[in-house]
Order: sequence, then structure tokens, then C-alpha cells
Amino acid sequence: MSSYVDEIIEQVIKQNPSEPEFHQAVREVLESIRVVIEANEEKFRRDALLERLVNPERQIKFRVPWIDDKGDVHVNTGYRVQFNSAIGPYKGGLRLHPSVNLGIIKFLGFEQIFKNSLTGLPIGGGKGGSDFDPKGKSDREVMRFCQAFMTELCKYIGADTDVPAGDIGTGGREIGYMFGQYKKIRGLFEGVLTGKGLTYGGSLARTEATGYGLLYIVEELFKSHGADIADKTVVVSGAGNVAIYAIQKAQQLGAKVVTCSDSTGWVYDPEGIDVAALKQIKEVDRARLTEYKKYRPNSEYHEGRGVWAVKCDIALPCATQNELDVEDAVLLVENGVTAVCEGANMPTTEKATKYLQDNGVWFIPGKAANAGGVATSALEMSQNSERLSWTFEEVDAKLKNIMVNLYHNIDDAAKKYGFEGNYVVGANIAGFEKVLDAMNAQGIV
Ligand code: NDP
Ligand code: 2IT
Repeated sequence: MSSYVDEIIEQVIKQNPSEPEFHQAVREVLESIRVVIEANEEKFRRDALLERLVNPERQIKFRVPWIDDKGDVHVNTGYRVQFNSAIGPYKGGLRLHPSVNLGIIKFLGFEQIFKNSLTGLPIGGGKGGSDFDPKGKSDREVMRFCQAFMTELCKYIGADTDVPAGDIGTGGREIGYMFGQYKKIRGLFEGVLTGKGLTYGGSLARTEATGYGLLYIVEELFKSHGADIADKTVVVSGAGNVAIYAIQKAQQLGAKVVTCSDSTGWVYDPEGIDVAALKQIKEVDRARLTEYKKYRPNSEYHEGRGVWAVKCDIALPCATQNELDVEDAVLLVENGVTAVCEGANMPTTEKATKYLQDNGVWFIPGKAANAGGVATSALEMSQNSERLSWTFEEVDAKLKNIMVNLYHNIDDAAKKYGFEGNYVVGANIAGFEKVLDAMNAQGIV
């Protein structure tokens, strides 16, 4: 009989054609947990455990009609994939980007199951979004889209069932418009979304959490190897929520960040990225990185991609999936990189990941390294439930504690199964074990 893991990988590819990112995410997780599955193969087969793991509990796809400023009507597609609720209500962001399709949302939702488990908090896995492109839209157009999107989504979510948040293209502005529409239709002021504004139930430090959390785990990784991140050179991709606060925390910890990038080009600033300028350009003006040179005349702007060719000790991909391929990994290794830690979801291709690991680079996958965002979302849910708000210092201290524990949890899991230093295997096994236990306890549902 062939291996259960291999059969399921084959089945996922056959049953979900044209969803390469979903195949990639499933392959990475199932290959990592192969040792656990093979030790219990008969029982897991009888329970169809893996079939239940790789099939979302529910996937919702809907029409989103909205009217632009000229009065023309547009129709986008909305999605919410409620993947796994074994350990808590579905939790995960909403991506607004023209590249969004069902396969992208399924890959993100699948990753979210294990990430959320790793936080140690009671949240299940889900993800949603739309192929709507917020770029170049007026504020009123974004509002009308968000309202139309929520008019349908509100039927399926709630503070105790499914709690969406931000992701690419969805920040504080979009969450505000969606929250307003949810409240209007459902008549409920409840913690149905996280990443809310501070005046209506948001948590301090949620905006910073993913980037800060990434640096907390990088710091612990270095510490555990008897090293320090102070004075290290860091290369970051992206210029959005995750990248901005990763750069800020890296600088606070004494490292020097020399790059950032957006969807059209990248910046090299040998004196270190100016976070205030970056925030003005991206958060306030919603402009391109071409503007950066106006603030920092000694910096360079290049069209296209290229950050991975810059010599560094630490590389932090913080933009999007599959943005770091094997040619980039070769350059990073040639230039002596020590660590690659993923701020984005699945930014490193399978080949690049293998190359980095084979060459002794410390590699922490996104589901561990960027878990600080969703962890702090869960802290926002707690604050909403008790109708209190905690100080920035309190939330930040909890976030740091979660990331430090998470590092040791994945490090220990890797060691326990004979894969010391392989944080991909460690993260997938540690994330899976809790979900497995909860699924087993709850019967075949
Ligand atoms: P933002 O929309 O704030 O920023 C995304 C950044 O990446 C922008 O600079 C954008 O460029 C760039 N980018 C997006 N798509 C592409 C692309 N196809 N090619 C090149 N560049 C691209 O999103 P976030 O910072 O929130 O998210 C970044 C990553 O982190 C995503 O993978 C997301 O899933 C992940 N993540 C986010 C969390 C959060 O809390 N927000 C939590 C955990 C993970 P431009 O400025 O031109 O749009
Ligand atoms: O990928 C992610 O973990 C997020 N976009 C954040 C999800 C959340 O619910 O805060």
C-alpha cells in the first residue's frame, strides 16, 4: 500500500486543479508531519484525518457589486474560506488584491490553521478577501466596496464564529468601513473584526504586532545560538504594514535595515531606512517608493525586484507569496546570510527553502515568524470580550512572550522528532499536534 501522505497530496492536486499555491502549502505541511502520520497511519486512515484536514469546513464565494465615482457599476468576487474550527472560531485576514482567487485564499486559510495553533491561543483557521484592487481608487470607492463586501459577508461571521482582520490591501481604513457596515446591518457592536481603530474597540500594538513579533522571534533565534542582532545588516522586502514595523523594531534593536520594496521597485538606503519617511509615503500619501529619494537624497531607487542581491546577515521577506526564489537564495548564501525569517505568508519557494536549509541558513517559516499579528488579534478579541483595553506595554509584553515561547516550542518539536534546527518541520508538527488532539476529541465532524 502506498503512503497515506503521498495519496493525500496526490488527491489534493487532482481535486483542486489550478490552485498551485494551495498544493504548495499542503505539500509543505504534510511532508513535515510525515513522521507523525506514519507512526499512526492505520488510525489516521480509518478516521480520514488528512482528508478532513485538507478540505475546508466551508468555503463561501459571493458577488460584490459596487458603484464607482462616475456612477459605473463593477462586480468583484468575494471569498471567505472557513477552514478549521477545531481549536476556536475561524480567524484570519481579508486580502484585497487583483491576484486573489480561491486557491490563494485556500493556501492562506490552510497556513492559518497551524499558525493560529502555534500562538497558543484559542483560534481556528480561516481567510478571505476579494480580487478588488484598492490601488488608484478614491476613498469613497473603497468605502462603497467595503460596504458591499460586508453586506454579504456579515451573514457568515460573528464574534464567536468567525473573526476576520487585515491582510494585503486591507488596513485600518478598510476594517473601519467594514465594521461600520456590519454594525449597521446586524445591529451588534461586537468584536467581529480585529485591527479596528483605537476609538471603537481596537487594541494598542495590533498595528505594529506582525512586524514587531517577527523581530522578537529573530532576536530569540539569535540569542539561542549565542548571537545578537545588534549591528547586523538586514534586508527587508515590502513596504506595507508588516515591513514598516519590522524595520522599526529591527532599528530599535540596533540592527541596520538597508532595503524595502513595493510592487514596482525597491530602495537601497546605505544609512538605514527612514521609517518616518516610509510611513508618510505608504500610510499617509498611499504613494510609490519613487518618492523616497525626495526624503533621502543619498538613497537609490531601482525599478523591478532586486533586494535579495544586497549583502546582508538577515533577510526578511515581508511582501507576498513566492517572492524569494532559488536564484535569490543562491545570492543570499553567496553573500553570507545567517538567517531568513518570513514576515509574509509563504514568500519563499519550495526550492529556495531547501537551498537555504541545505546551506545551514536559519530559516523560520511564516506560520511561526509572522504569528505575532494574529496572536495580537486574539488579544484584541479578549479585550473586546471583557470590554476593557490594555496598555501598549501590556499588549507588547504579551506579544513578546508569545513569540519567545513559540520559538522554543518549534525548536523543541524539531529536536524531539530528530530534525534539530529545521524550524519548518518544528512549526508544522507543533502546530498540527494541538489541532490533531482537538479534532480527535471532538469526533468525526
Ligand atoms: P500591505 O498591503 O500593507 O503591504 C504589502 C506590501 O507588499 C506592499 O508594499 C506591496 O506593494 C507589496 N506587494 C504586495 N503584493 C505584491 C506583489 N504581488 N509583488 C510585489 N510586491 C507586492 O500588506 P501586509 O504588510 O499586511 O502583508 C504583507 C504580507 O504579510 C502578506 O503575505 C500577508 O499575508 C502577510 N501577513 C500580514 C499580517 C498582518 O497582520 N497584516 C499578519 C501575518 C502575515 P505596494 O505598496 O505597491 O502595494
Ligand atoms: O496572515 C495573517 O496571519 C494575517 N493576515 C492576520 C490575521 C488576523 O486575524 O489578525
